[in-house]
Amino acid sequence: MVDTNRDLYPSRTLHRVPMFDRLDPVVHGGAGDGPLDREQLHRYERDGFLFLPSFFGADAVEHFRGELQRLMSNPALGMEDGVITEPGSQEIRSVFAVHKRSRVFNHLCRHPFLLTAARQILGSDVYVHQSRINYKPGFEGKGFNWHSDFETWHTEDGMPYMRAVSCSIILTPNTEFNGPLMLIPGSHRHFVPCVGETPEDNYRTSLQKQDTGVPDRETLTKLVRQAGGIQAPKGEPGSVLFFDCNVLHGSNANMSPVPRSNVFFVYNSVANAPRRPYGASKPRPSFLSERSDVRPLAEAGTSEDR
Ligand code: 6CS
Ligand code: FE
Repeated sequence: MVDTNRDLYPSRTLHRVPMFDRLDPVVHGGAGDGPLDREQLHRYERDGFLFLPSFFGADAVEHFRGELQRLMSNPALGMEDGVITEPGSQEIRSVFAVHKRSRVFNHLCRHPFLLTAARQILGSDVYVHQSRINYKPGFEGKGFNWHSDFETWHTEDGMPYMRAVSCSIILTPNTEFNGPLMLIPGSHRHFVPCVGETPEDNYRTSLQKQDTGVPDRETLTKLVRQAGGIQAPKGEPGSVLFFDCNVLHGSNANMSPVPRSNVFFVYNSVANAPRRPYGASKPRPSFLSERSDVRPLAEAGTSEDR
Protein backbone atom coordinates (compact mmCIF):
# COMPACT_ATOMS: atom_id res chain seq x y z
CA MET A 1 0.00 0.00 0.00
CA VAL A 2 1.22 3.51 -0.77
CA ASP A 3 2.00 5.49 2.34
CA THR A 4 0.20 8.77 1.66
CA ASN A 5 1.63 10.39 4.73
CA ARG A 6 5.28 9.83 3.79
CA ASP A 7 7.53 12.53 5.20
CA LEU A 8 9.15 14.19 2.17
CA TYR A 9 10.98 16.76 4.29
CA PRO A 10 12.32 15.14 7.46
CA SER A 11 13.62 17.62 10.03
CA ARG A 12 14.27 17.95 13.78
CA THR A 13 16.74 15.11 13.30
CA LEU A 14 19.19 13.61 15.80
CA HIS A 15 22.21 14.33 13.62
CA ARG A 16 22.94 16.82 10.90
CA VAL A 17 21.46 15.89 7.49
CA PRO A 18 22.69 17.84 4.43
CA MET A 19 20.26 20.11 2.64
CA PHE A 20 18.56 18.69 -0.45
CA ASP A 21 16.61 20.03 -3.42
CA ARG A 22 13.00 21.01 -3.02
CA LEU A 23 10.59 18.42 -4.43
CA ASP A 24 7.63 20.73 -5.11
CA PRO A 25 7.17 23.42 -7.77
CA VAL A 26 7.53 27.05 -6.65
CA VAL A 27 5.02 28.57 -9.08
CA HIS A 28 2.05 26.51 -10.24
CA GLY A 29 0.17 28.99 -12.42
CA GLY A 30 1.09 30.89 -15.57
CA ALA A 31 0.94 34.54 -16.55
CA GLY A 32 -2.63 34.22 -17.85
CA ASP A 33 -3.92 32.72 -14.61
CA GLY A 34 -3.92 35.82 -12.43
CA PRO A 35 -2.74 39.38 -11.90
CA LEU A 36 1.02 38.73 -11.81
CA ASP A 37 2.83 39.08 -15.13
CA ARG A 38 5.57 36.80 -16.52
CA GLU A 39 8.37 38.88 -15.14
CA GLN A 40 6.88 39.00 -11.64
CA LEU A 41 6.26 35.27 -11.64
CA HIS A 42 9.81 34.72 -12.86
CA ARG A 43 11.24 36.84 -10.05
CA TYR A 44 9.14 35.05 -7.46
CA GLU A 45 10.26 31.67 -8.80
CA ARG A 46 13.94 32.69 -8.91
CA ASP A 47 14.22 34.59 -5.60
CA GLY A 48 11.43 33.05 -3.52
CA PHE A 49 9.79 36.45 -3.00
CA LEU A 50 8.24 39.38 -4.79
CA PHE A 51 8.09 42.93 -3.42
CA LEU A 52 5.39 45.33 -4.61
CA PRO A 53 6.35 48.80 -3.33
CA SER A 54 3.54 51.12 -2.17
CA PHE A 55 0.77 48.78 -3.34
CA PHE A 56 -1.78 50.24 -0.90
CA GLY A 57 -2.25 54.00 -0.62
CA ALA A 58 -2.13 56.21 2.48
CA ASP A 59 -5.87 55.98 3.25
CA ALA A 60 -5.89 52.20 3.22
CA VAL A 61 -2.77 52.11 5.39
CA GLU A 62 -4.41 54.47 7.93
CA HIS A 63 -7.46 52.21 8.03
CA PHE A 64 -5.30 49.11 8.69
CA ARG A 65 -3.21 50.89 11.31
CA GLY A 66 -6.33 52.01 13.15
CA GLU A 67 -7.51 48.42 13.23
CA LEU A 68 -4.12 47.23 14.46
CA GLN A 69 -4.32 49.72 17.33
CA ARG A 70 -7.82 48.59 18.17
CA LEU A 71 -6.80 44.92 18.29
CA MET A 72 -3.76 45.65 20.40
CA SER A 73 -5.60 47.79 22.91
CA ASN A 74 -7.29 44.85 24.61
CA PRO A 75 -4.78 44.13 27.38
CA ALA A 76 -6.86 41.25 28.75
CA LEU A 77 -5.76 38.95 25.95
CA GLY A 78 -2.93 36.47 26.60
CA MET A 79 -1.05 33.66 24.90
CA GLU A 80 -4.01 31.27 25.04
CA ASP A 81 -5.75 33.67 22.69
CA GLY A 82 -2.78 34.08 20.39
CA VAL A 83 -1.28 37.27 21.76
CA ILE A 84 2.49 36.99 22.20
CA THR A 85 4.67 39.42 24.17
CA GLU A 86 8.32 40.26 23.54
CA PRO A 87 10.83 38.16 25.51
CA GLY A 88 11.43 39.76 28.92
CA SER A 89 8.84 42.50 28.40
CA GLN A 90 5.09 43.08 28.36
CA GLU A 91 5.17 44.76 24.94
CA ILE A 92 3.09 42.95 22.33
CA ARG A 93 5.16 41.11 19.71
CA SER A 94 2.49 39.32 17.67
CA VAL A 95 -1.28 38.93 17.51
CA PHE A 96 -2.43 35.80 15.67
CA ALA A 97 -5.62 34.89 13.79
CA VAL A 98 -6.32 38.52 12.93
CA HIS A 99 -8.52 37.46 10.01
CA LYS A 100 -10.86 35.87 12.56
CA ARG A 101 -10.76 38.69 15.13
CA SER A 102 -11.29 41.57 12.76
CA ARG A 103 -13.70 42.31 9.91
CA VAL A 104 -11.15 44.69 8.42
CA PHE A 105 -8.43 42.05 8.24
CA ASN A 106 -10.89 39.36 7.18
CA HIS A 107 -11.77 41.61 4.29
CA LEU A 108 -8.10 42.32 3.58
CA CYS A 109 -7.13 38.63 3.32
CA ARG A 110 -9.83 38.31 0.65
CA HIS A 111 -8.68 41.39 -1.26
CA PRO A 112 -9.19 40.44 -4.94
CA PHE A 113 -5.59 41.15 -5.99
CA LEU A 114 -3.92 39.46 -3.02
CA LEU A 115 -6.17 36.44 -3.17
CA THR A 116 -5.96 35.91 -6.93
CA ALA A 117 -2.18 36.39 -6.89
CA ALA A 118 -1.94 33.70 -4.18
CA ARG A 119 -4.15 31.40 -6.26
CA GLN A 120 -2.03 32.08 -9.32
CA ILE A 121 1.21 31.20 -7.52
CA LEU A 122 -0.25 28.06 -5.94
CA GLY A 123 -2.37 26.97 -8.91
CA SER A 124 -5.46 26.20 -6.85
CA ASP A 125 -7.97 27.61 -4.44
CA VAL A 126 -6.49 28.68 -1.13
CA TYR A 127 -7.42 29.22 2.50
CA VAL A 128 -5.63 31.00 5.34
CA HIS A 129 -3.37 28.66 7.30
CA GLN A 130 -2.18 31.38 9.69
CA SER A 131 -2.51 35.13 10.04
CA ARG A 132 -0.80 37.56 12.36
CA ILE A 133 0.22 41.09 13.09
CA ASN A 134 3.88 41.49 13.94
CA TYR A 135 4.08 44.71 15.90
CA LYS A 136 7.82 45.03 16.63
CA PRO A 137 7.69 47.90 19.12
CA GLY A 138 10.37 50.59 19.12
CA PHE A 139 13.43 49.77 21.28
CA GLU A 140 11.83 46.57 22.67
CA GLY A 141 11.11 44.64 19.46
CA LYS A 142 13.49 41.68 19.23
CA GLY A 143 14.45 39.89 16.04
CA PHE A 144 13.59 36.53 14.50
CA ASN A 145 16.31 33.92 13.96
CA TRP A 146 16.89 32.57 10.46
CA HIS A 147 14.21 30.03 9.58
CA SER A 148 12.01 28.54 6.89
CA ASP A 149 8.35 28.86 7.86
CA PHE A 150 7.62 25.60 6.05
CA GLU A 151 10.06 23.74 8.31
CA THR A 152 7.85 24.65 11.29
CA TRP A 153 4.53 24.21 9.51
CA HIS A 154 5.61 20.78 8.25
CA THR A 155 7.07 19.39 11.49
CA GLU A 156 4.69 21.04 13.98
CA ASP A 157 1.50 21.51 11.96
CA GLY A 158 1.68 18.60 9.49
CA MET A 159 1.67 20.69 6.29
CA PRO A 160 2.71 18.03 3.74
CA TYR A 161 4.07 20.00 0.75
CA MET A 162 5.68 23.32 -0.06
CA ARG A 163 2.59 24.86 -1.56
CA ALA A 164 1.92 27.92 0.58
CA VAL A 165 2.72 31.60 0.14
CA SER A 166 2.93 34.33 2.76
CA CYS A 167 1.76 37.84 2.07
CA SER A 168 3.05 40.60 4.32
CA ILE A 169 1.56 44.09 4.11
CA ILE A 170 3.86 46.56 5.79
CA LEU A 171 2.10 49.20 7.87
CA THR A 172 5.13 51.30 8.86
CA PRO A 173 8.19 52.24 6.81
CA ASN A 174 10.71 49.40 6.50
CA THR A 175 14.15 50.90 7.03
CA GLU A 176 17.61 49.68 7.96
CA PHE A 177 16.97 50.96 11.51
CA ASN A 178 13.79 49.16 12.52
CA GLY A 179 14.63 45.52 11.88
CA PRO A 180 13.21 44.87 8.41
CA LEU A 181 12.66 41.36 7.12
CA MET A 182 15.81 39.89 5.53
CA LEU A 183 15.67 37.07 3.02
CA ILE A 184 18.18 34.76 1.37
CA PRO A 185 17.22 34.78 -2.33
CA GLY A 186 17.08 31.31 -3.87
CA SER A 187 17.16 29.50 -0.51
CA HIS A 188 13.58 28.33 -1.10
CA ARG A 189 14.89 25.81 -3.66
CA HIS A 190 16.57 23.76 -0.93
CA PHE A 191 15.23 22.10 2.18
CA VAL A 192 17.51 22.40 5.18
CA PRO A 193 16.78 19.70 7.78
CA CYS A 194 17.36 21.10 11.27
CA VAL A 195 18.93 19.26 14.18
CA GLY A 196 17.05 18.79 17.46
CA GLU A 197 13.84 17.23 18.63
CA THR A 198 10.76 19.47 18.98
CA PRO A 199 10.22 20.27 22.67
CA GLU A 200 6.72 19.68 24.08
CA ASP A 201 4.56 22.78 23.45
CA ASN A 202 7.44 24.40 21.60
CA TYR A 203 5.25 27.28 20.43
CA ARG A 204 5.11 28.64 23.99
CA THR A 205 8.71 29.76 23.60
CA SER A 206 9.40 29.62 19.85
CA LEU A 207 7.16 32.58 19.05
CA GLN A 208 9.30 34.77 21.29
CA LYS A 209 12.62 33.26 20.28
CA GLN A 210 12.98 30.35 17.88
CA ASP A 211 15.73 27.90 18.91
CA THR A 212 14.44 24.68 17.31
CA GLY A 213 14.07 24.51 13.55
CA VAL A 214 16.96 26.88 12.91
CA PRO A 215 19.36 25.92 10.08
CA ASP A 216 23.02 25.33 10.91
CA ARG A 217 25.49 28.15 10.26
CA GLU A 218 27.55 26.28 7.69
CA THR A 219 24.51 25.80 5.47
CA LEU A 220 23.36 29.40 5.99
CA THR A 221 26.81 30.60 4.99
CA LYS A 222 26.73 28.48 1.83
CA LEU A 223 23.26 29.69 0.86
CA VAL A 224 24.09 33.35 1.43
CA ARG A 225 27.22 32.93 -0.70
CA GLN A 226 25.24 31.21 -3.45
CA ALA A 227 22.68 34.02 -3.35
CA GLY A 228 25.32 36.69 -3.68
CA GLY A 229 24.09 38.29 -0.45
CA ILE A 230 21.11 38.83 1.82
CA GLN A 231 18.27 41.13 0.72
CA ALA A 232 15.99 43.32 2.83
CA PRO A 233 13.19 44.88 0.79
CA LYS A 234 12.70 48.38 2.14
CA GLY A 235 9.83 50.68 1.43
CA GLU A 236 6.88 52.76 2.41
CA PRO A 237 3.83 51.63 4.37
CA GLY A 238 1.40 49.85 2.08
CA SER A 239 4.11 47.87 0.32
CA VAL A 240 3.35 44.18 -0.12
CA LEU A 241 5.75 41.24 0.02
CA PHE A 242 4.80 37.80 -1.23
CA PHE A 243 7.24 35.14 -0.08
CA ASP A 244 7.49 31.42 -0.53
CA CYS A 245 6.84 29.21 2.51
CA ASN A 246 10.37 27.80 2.35
CA VAL A 247 12.52 30.87 1.72
CA LEU A 248 14.96 31.45 4.59
CA HIS A 249 14.33 34.72 6.39
CA GLY A 250 14.87 36.48 9.70
CA SER A 251 15.17 39.95 11.16
CA ASN A 252 17.11 42.06 13.61
CA ALA A 253 15.84 43.93 16.63
CA ASN A 254 14.07 47.23 16.18
CA MET A 255 16.49 49.78 17.63
CA SER A 256 14.53 52.79 16.41
CA PRO A 257 11.96 54.55 18.62
CA VAL A 258 9.00 53.69 16.38
CA PRO A 259 7.32 50.32 15.74
CA ARG A 260 7.90 48.23 12.62
CA SER A 261 4.55 46.58 12.03
CA ASN A 262 3.04 44.39 9.40
CA VAL A 263 0.00 42.24 8.85
CA PHE A 264 0.65 38.85 7.45
CA PHE A 265 -1.51 36.14 5.83
CA VAL A 266 -0.37 32.64 4.95
CA TYR A 267 -2.30 31.31 1.98
CA ASN A 268 -2.16 27.55 1.68
CA SER A 269 -3.39 25.45 -1.25
CA VAL A 270 -6.59 23.56 -0.46
CA ALA A 271 -4.68 20.52 -1.78
CA ASN A 272 -2.12 20.94 1.01
CA ALA A 273 -4.25 20.74 4.14
CA PRO A 274 -2.39 19.74 7.31
CA ARG A 275 -2.11 16.11 8.36
CA ARG A 276 -0.58 14.69 11.52
CA PRO A 277 2.54 16.69 12.52
CA TYR A 278 5.68 15.11 11.04
CA GLY A 279 7.93 16.08 13.92
CA ALA A 280 5.89 16.89 17.00
CA SER A 281 3.66 14.96 19.36
CA LYS A 282 0.50 16.98 18.76
CA PRO A 283 -0.71 19.77 16.49
CA ARG A 284 -0.45 23.38 17.60
CA PRO A 285 -3.53 25.45 18.55
CA SER A 286 -5.79 26.66 15.77
CA PHE A 287 -4.72 30.31 16.18
CA LEU A 288 -1.34 29.18 14.74
CA SER A 289 -2.48 26.55 12.31
CA GLU A 290 -5.91 26.21 10.78
CA ARG A 291 -6.94 22.56 10.58
CA SER A 292 -10.71 22.54 10.59
CA ASP A 293 -11.79 25.17 8.08
CA VAL A 294 -9.86 24.57 4.88
CA ARG A 295 -12.63 25.71 2.54
CA PRO A 296 -11.61 27.93 -0.39
CA LEU A 297 -11.60 31.63 0.40
CA ALA A 298 -13.93 33.84 -1.59
CA GLU A 299 -12.92 37.26 -2.83
CA ALA A 300 -14.24 40.17 -0.79
CA GLY A 301 -17.22 41.80 -2.43
CA THR A 302 -18.56 38.69 -4.18
CA SER A 303 -21.92 37.06 -3.48
CA GLU A 304 -20.26 34.59 -1.12
CA ASP A 305 -19.00 37.49 0.95
CA ARG A 306 -20.28 37.58 4.52
O1 6CS B 1 5.59 29.48 14.29
C1 6CS B 1 5.25 29.88 13.19
O2 6CS B 1 4.31 29.41 12.56
C2 6CS B 1 6.09 30.97 12.56
N1 6CS B 1 6.78 31.72 13.55
C3 6CS B 1 8.05 31.58 13.84
C4 6CS B 1 8.72 32.43 14.85
N2 6CS B 1 8.81 30.71 13.17
C5 6CS B 1 8.24 29.77 12.24
C6 6CS B 1 7.05 30.41 11.56
O3 6CS B 1 7.51 31.50 10.80
FE1 FE C 1 8.80 33.39 9.43
